[in-house]
Amino acid sequence: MQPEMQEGLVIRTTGSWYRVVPVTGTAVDCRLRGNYRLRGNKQTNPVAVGDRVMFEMGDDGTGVIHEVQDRRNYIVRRATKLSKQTHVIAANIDLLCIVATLGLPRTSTGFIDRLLVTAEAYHIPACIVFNKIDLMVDEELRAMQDELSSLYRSVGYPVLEVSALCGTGIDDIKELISGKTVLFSGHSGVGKSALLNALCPGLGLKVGQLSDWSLKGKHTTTFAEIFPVSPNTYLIDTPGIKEFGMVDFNPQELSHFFPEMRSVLHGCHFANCTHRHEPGCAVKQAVADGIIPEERYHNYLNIIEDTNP
Ligand SMILES: Nc1nc2c(ncn2[C@@H]2O[C@H](COP(=O)(O)OP(=O)(O)O)[C@@H](O)[C@H]2O)c(=O)[nH]1
Ligand SMILES: [Mg+2]
Ligand SMILES: [Zn+2]
Repeated sequence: MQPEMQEGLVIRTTGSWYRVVPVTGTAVDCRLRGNYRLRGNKQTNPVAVGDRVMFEMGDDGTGVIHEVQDRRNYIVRRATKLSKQTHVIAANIDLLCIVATLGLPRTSTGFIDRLLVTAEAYHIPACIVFNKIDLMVDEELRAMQDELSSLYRSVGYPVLEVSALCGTGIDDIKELISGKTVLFSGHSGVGKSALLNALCPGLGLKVGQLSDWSLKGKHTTTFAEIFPVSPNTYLIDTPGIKEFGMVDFNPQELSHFFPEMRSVLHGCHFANCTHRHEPGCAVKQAVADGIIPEERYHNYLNIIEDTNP
C-alpha cells in the first residue's frame, strides 16, 4: 500500500530537517526527498518557513517532503553581499507588520520607507505598528507621534499605536492579523518580542535581548520561525531584518512602490521619468503642491541614490 500524502505548513527549518504542521494533527519532523530537484540554482534553500508542502509519514515517525507548493510570495536576502544567490527567509506572507518606535530606539522614516518599498515590490500588504506609545506622554512627543501616524495614514497604510508594556492596542493588532500569516520586522529593541508575547501569552520569548541570530553574526544559518497564535493565524519572527534584501529595480520602477506617486506619475512628461531632474514631472509638482509628503519624496531620492549610484 502507498503511504498517504498529506499537506502541511513548514514552521521551522534547521539544517536538513523541516518541522511541518499537517492540516490536522501534530507537527512532524521531515526531510526532503533525496532526489528533490531545486528549481534553478538561484536559491540556497529549497524549503522555507511558510511553505506549503506535500509529505508522507515514514515508519519511524518522521516524514519525507515530496513537493513544495508554488509560493504566493516570498522574501529573500542575499546569501552574501555580492552573491547572486538568495536565501528565502519566509514564504506566503499575508501581512508585513513594521514595528517602529519614536524613541528608544528612534525608527527613521527612511527605514520604514525601505521596508514599505520592499513589501510593495514583493506584493505583501503592509501596516505600521508604533509601539511604546506609553512613553509618548509629553506634548511635544505626542505631537510628533501624531504627525508620523498621519503621514503614513495619508499615503494609505494602516497605522496602529500600541504599547506591549501596558496592553494598549493589542486587541487592535489581534483584529488586524486574524487569519493571516504575519511577518513582524523592525529594529532590535522596538519591542517585537514583547509584542509577540502580548499577542500570544504562551510564547515566552525573551524580552530585552538581542536575538541569537544577531549575536551569532552573518555566517550562521539560523532561520525565521513561525508561531501559531490561533488556528490560521501565524506570526513570523525574523532574525535581523536589516538583511532583508532590497529587491532589484531600476530607477524608473521605484516610484511605483510609493502608492502616492503611483497615482500621479502618469502625468509626467517623460514616460521613463525618475522624478529627479526631468522637466514636466508630475511627482515633483505634487510634492510642491503638498500632495506628496516631502519626507517620503526625500526618502525616495535616498533609495534611488543608494541602489543606483
Ligand atoms: N516603555 C515600553 N517599553 C517596552 C515596550 N515594549 C517593549 N519594551 C521594552 O523594550 C525593550 C526591547 O524589547 P524587545 O521585545 O526585546 O524588543 P525586540 O528587540 O524588538 O524584540 C525591552 O526592555 C522591553 O521591556 C512598551 O510598549 N513600552
Ligand atoms: Mg526580540
Ligand atoms: Zn516624474
